[in-house]
Amino acid sequence: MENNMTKEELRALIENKLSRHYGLSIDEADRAQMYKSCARTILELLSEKRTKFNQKIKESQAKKVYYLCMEFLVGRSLKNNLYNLGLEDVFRDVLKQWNFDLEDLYNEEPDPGLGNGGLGRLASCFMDSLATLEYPATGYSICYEYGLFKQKIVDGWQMELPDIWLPGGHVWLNQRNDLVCHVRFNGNVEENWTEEGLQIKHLNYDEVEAVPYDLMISGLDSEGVAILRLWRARDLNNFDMSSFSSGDYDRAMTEKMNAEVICKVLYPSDNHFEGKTLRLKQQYFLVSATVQDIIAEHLQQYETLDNFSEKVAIHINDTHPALCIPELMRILVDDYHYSWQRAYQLVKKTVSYTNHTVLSEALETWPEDLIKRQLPRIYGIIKGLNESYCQELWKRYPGDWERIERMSIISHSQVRMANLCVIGSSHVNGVSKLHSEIIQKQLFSDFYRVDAKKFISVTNGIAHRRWLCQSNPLLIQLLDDCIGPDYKKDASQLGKFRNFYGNKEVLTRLQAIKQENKVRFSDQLHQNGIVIDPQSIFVVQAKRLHEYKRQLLNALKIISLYLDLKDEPNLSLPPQTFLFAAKAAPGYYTAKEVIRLIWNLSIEIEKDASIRDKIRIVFLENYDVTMAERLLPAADVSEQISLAGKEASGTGNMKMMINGALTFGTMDGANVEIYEAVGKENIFIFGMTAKEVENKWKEGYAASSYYHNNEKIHRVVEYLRHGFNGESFESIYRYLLVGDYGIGDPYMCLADFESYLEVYKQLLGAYHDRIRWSQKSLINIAGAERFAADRSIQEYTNKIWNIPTLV
Ligand code: NBG
Repeated sequence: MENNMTKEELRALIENKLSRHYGLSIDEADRAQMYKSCARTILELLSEKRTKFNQKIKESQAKKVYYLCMEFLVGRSLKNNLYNLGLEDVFRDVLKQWNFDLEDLYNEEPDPGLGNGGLGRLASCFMDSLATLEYPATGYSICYEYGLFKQKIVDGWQMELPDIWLPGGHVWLNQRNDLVCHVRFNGNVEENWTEEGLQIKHLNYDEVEAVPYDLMISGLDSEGVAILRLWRARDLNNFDMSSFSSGDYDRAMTEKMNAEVICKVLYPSDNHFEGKTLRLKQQYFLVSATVQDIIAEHLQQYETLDNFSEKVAIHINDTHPALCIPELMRILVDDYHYSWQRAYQLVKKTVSYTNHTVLSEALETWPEDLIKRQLPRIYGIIKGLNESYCQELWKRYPGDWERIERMSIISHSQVRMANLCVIGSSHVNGVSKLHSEIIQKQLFSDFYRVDAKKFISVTNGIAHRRWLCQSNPLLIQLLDDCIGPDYKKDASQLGKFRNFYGNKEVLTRLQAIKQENKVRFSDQLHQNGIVIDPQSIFVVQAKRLHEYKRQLLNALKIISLYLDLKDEPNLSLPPQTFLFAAKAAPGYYTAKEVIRLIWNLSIEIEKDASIRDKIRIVFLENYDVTMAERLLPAADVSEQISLAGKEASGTGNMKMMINGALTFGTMDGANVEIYEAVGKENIFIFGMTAKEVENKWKEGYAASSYYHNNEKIHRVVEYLRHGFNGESFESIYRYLLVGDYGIGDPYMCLADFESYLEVYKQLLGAYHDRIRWSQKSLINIAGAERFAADRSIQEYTNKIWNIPTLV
């Protein structure tokens, strides 16, 4: 891991960058210039490393993996690369001599929010593993000019501000003008039968230039460097000279605007489908540029596409890049004259798909008309694929129209992207055991019946180098002392930490580390004027705000505790700090109402001097990767309380666990596997199972019966009805009891409430015994061995992509 660069060498490299880019010497440089010069120094090292790695890949003719995702929540690059290159110490020393603090330079870097939440962050964690494990990998996405909005809470209401990340983030991007390609929209298709067969011509199209920007990601202690290639749209005819000459300046500019608007902004919805025309444009723009790029790279090396599926694995992360299936068909059939059947075989062998959600509102279906208009050739191909698939089904299930309709790609004038993905992929996987079971038994049960082997499960994992090694230096020292440093490369070694279960000294140190992390986090909050007690229990729920994740249930619990304390101020309760961090999609009214509730509750509690030192709420504004890196190591309790059956996996649960927090959650997503990993004594599980939830709906769920029959619930809901802090929460009261369509409490907060409160009391009791708690924490850290992204990636390469490792 040690990189043997000397201080003198490093000094010379940085000095060179300062002088070349700014014409400055060391004493003249400010922080921003120094940050960029350090970034450029690293880029130079990474480029050299990448060239060597490329050479090695080329010689070995290894199969390559291309990972397509509309989102990559990359987080900051400077720290990650320095750590993975083993250069943090030498940089720190050199900078110190020049009176720069490395931490300050880290803070110069904007956190690129090119993703919404778990989906995009998972993609980035996978890039880290692909690099460390030395797989030849490229991630593909869009270079959004504005990432996920910045959140500001004004009097409890979420406001969204633009995220302008490029000014400080651009330095990491390498523009590849040599790889520019073109993407076509609109127009019409002409079919002509000639001697060479059917010739397809796409006419009158609008063409956009796709310009790639590469971001390099270094592996740890490895020769691997992964590339994340981000596409930007550029108008082809950069300038409409004739409009300009005739004095129509506005028109001359608007043409340009139209193309570039494609990558202006990331759609800020997580787990929710936004059927906007521009979003479809973004999706096709990504896949068309990407598939062209992959094919060009392949041809450069092999000069034929006959071996395409042996040398290329294309992975689509959720259905957003699904159009790569018809796009690959298009290129094979129209440009390289493969027969339809042969092309389909190649596509099916090359492409694989991960499903990330079973929420019906998140499943993408595009109006047939829109696709037909915007992508006429792609539409024709989707229709062709659908027809041949339905014919196959007809042979298998003659007369079973209903089933065929369910499995068809096009139905009721809608194109169902999930069905397209399943039909066009070699493998389909869920992201935790429970979720994979649900997609096999429910969401894709018809397809599962036809081809069970296609469906597998790969439980998510996290980049433990970022989420443990870089963000929790104190814990790393302890782990190094106890089990040696090998776990950094091989997370399964973390399991050895179990051997220290009975070691008092280790347990005490572990406790002290958590305490110190809490103090550090509290100090950071203090700088922003927020005061919390680091001696209190830190109960953390940090994730996107969504009804199914049930931040509302958490708020109901706190209200209940608050009312108890109001009744009985001397009630013996250990001090607790409830830390919430969550962004709501801008148009998601219910989610914004929940933020308003939590925020006002925090103010209301703060007013009461006898209560605020016992329970305190902090709503942390603008949750992003950088904040997560600071917050999660300070968590005592990790709230993972989604309604069972709804959270596909969760990854925040793994990040907190690996930092020694105890999970307080439902049997949902990867919580089920966390439970298996740590055993029931080391986790706090409450609520209904997925099966029980299903049965409850069948029985007929009436939220109001809980309200009428359970005194505690009644009291909490009444409190909402009356409102507090001068605000009304009637809307939430109505949401719980009546609902929009007569279904109150659609995520069953009230049904799980009693069990939630009961288990929370047990948790508080368990916290008293600090050494026992430390033991539980230790078991969680050790049990996180199986939740590393490295493990997930090994499963993908073995079970799906069929790529032998180079290591
Ligand atoms: C999310 C799930 C999470 C899961 C991540 C990564 C989407 C569509 N899905 O539970 O909600 O951890 O994907 O797999 O964002």
